[in-house]
Amino acid sequence: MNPDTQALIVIDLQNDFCPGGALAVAGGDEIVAPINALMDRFPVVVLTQDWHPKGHSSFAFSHAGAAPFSTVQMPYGEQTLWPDHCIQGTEGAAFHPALRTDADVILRKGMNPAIDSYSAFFENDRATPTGLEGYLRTRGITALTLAGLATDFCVAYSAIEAARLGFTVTVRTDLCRAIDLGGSLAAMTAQMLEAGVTLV
Ligand code: VGL
Ligand code: ZN
Repeated sequence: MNPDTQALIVIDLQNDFCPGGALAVAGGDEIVAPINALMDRFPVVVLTQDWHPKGHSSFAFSHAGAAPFSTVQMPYGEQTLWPDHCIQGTEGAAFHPALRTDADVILRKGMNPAIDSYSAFFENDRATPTGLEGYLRTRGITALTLAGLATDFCVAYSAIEAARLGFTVTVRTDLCRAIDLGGSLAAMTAQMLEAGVTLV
């Protein structure tokens, strides 16, 4: 495959998803150095950043009596409720301090108070675009490699929607770490394979 048409998408490598963070993913910090090294092999590198306003509707505290990691029905479907995380401008929302940030694009998502956004391409209503597709297409990109956090949420949703949009998608599972909530890793792995995503 022509390397000029490939982009690396690094999903949500932020302090709150790393050990010690508000929504820590086990081993989240282990993937920073190898992802930094991988960046040199791609002509286009995109970093995504989960970037929620205070009181975001995906936070359990925004729903009276709801516990973190429970689910609620939203107008756009079922939504897992999370501990407060990645609040705009906080240290938790900052990239892991060792992550290279000399990327082409830093895409922020999850800003709409009423809709969560796991995917780098669409909000969780699966209809509101982030604009990343247009950016990649105008740069001539046809194939994407994804790495980052968390395998079974933001990485998986981004991979499935990228495949749906017609990109050739590879997920570097060795450079991802999972939350694995109630079997979510197995479920989302199956959905990625079904969507035609290559897992390596
Ligand atoms: C994520 C849960 C909530 C992720 C973001 O980056 O996978 N997970 N917000
Ligand atoms: Zn989030």
